[in-house]
Amino acid sequence: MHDTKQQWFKDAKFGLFIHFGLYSQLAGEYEGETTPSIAEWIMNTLDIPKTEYRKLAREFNPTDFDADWIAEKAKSWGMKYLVFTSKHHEGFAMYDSKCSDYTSVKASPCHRDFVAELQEACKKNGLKFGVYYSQAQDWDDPDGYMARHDNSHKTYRNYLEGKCFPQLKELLTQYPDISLLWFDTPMGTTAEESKEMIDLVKSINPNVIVSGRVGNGLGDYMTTGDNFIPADPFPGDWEVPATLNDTWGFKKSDDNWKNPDKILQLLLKINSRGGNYLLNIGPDGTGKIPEESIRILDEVGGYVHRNADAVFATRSLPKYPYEVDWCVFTGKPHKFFIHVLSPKTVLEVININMTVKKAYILEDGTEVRVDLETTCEGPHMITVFLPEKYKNAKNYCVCFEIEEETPEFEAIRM
Ligand code: FHN
Repeated sequence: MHDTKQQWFKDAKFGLFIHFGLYSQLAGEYEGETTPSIAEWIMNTLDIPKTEYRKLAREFNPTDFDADWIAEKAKSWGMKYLVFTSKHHEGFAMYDSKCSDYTSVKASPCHRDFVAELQEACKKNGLKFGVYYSQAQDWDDPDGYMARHDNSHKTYRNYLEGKCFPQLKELLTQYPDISLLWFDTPMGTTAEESKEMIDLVKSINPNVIVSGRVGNGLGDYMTTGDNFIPADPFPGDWEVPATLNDTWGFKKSDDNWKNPDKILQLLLKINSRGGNYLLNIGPDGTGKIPEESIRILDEVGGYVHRNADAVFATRSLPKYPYEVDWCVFTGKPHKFFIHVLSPKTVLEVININMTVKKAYILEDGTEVRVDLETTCEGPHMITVFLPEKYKNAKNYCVCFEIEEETPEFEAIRM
């Protein structure tokens, strides 16, 4: 079972992922062609020659990228940590790397260190700060892997020693607030090499958490597949990286935005099963966050903020035996929460047994009357009589303070 040994990660439950790089300028299009895939993969998918792709660095000047504003927003959305792409598969460092010239500080007119800016902004806003680092794929380096291409002659060892390890070292020493290293796509990385990366990270700062994508089942926590959530409660520490539309990097043509209600439901399901939700934004080439991302996150974040006690520091609940579509449960010791996501006039939940000391609407403290009885068929049932204001309302939460550490969900017997 994965254990980060870091209370902040176990409690966080909600984080912000940021995919920002040279690809953001292309917005998913190159020479009149739209990539059929995710936008940050455009160099690989459309086979853009390295010399051409590198020209993007010369124009990179994202004057609208405002680290403070982003961190303030993330805080207002109830998020507790932020993970930023310090170097994605394209190979371009978004910070002041001394061991490469291909960086936002040296190769671009902006001369900006985005890792430093975000580190500072996270500190100001009380957010934990993590960086994404692509440890195997590097499409700019001849020794780095390039998925969907012939990698048979790769000398990955050269890449590890020449770029990956030195950059990891400088990230961890130049930016002492880094609390999480988000590795990705290990490809041919062996178990020994994954271990070497972990040892390197921990030798500089033993408290830095290493993501599961370091490869070979290693790392401090389990990372699910992108946008995949475990169907059942899952033990240990884990996280779901996820998108708001279908891409990570900014893609002009991608309007397939998820509904805020859907995002909220996913967040609560993930929390209920024991995980964290790391939700992505992809600023455009000027550094501006897509309006729709802000709209969705403002709505979801509003709920999270009003109901922070039912999200932050919640713990995995046992598996509830029935499929219910109108609510999601979360819990923490001696508290049980019903998040009501579809309108109801009265709440009834069966096969649940607990001793309620107090029950109230979480966002305003209005006490609610609760009946606990057994149904004619045998299982326990809890009925919540709603105040007028909440009858036929959606997206509110009922908090139960209970005697037991956690409610008992009874098995289906009839
Ligand atoms: O290839 C990357 C992709 O671009 C993106 O960064 C996601 C985020 O989880 N990870 C990889 C695909 O799983």
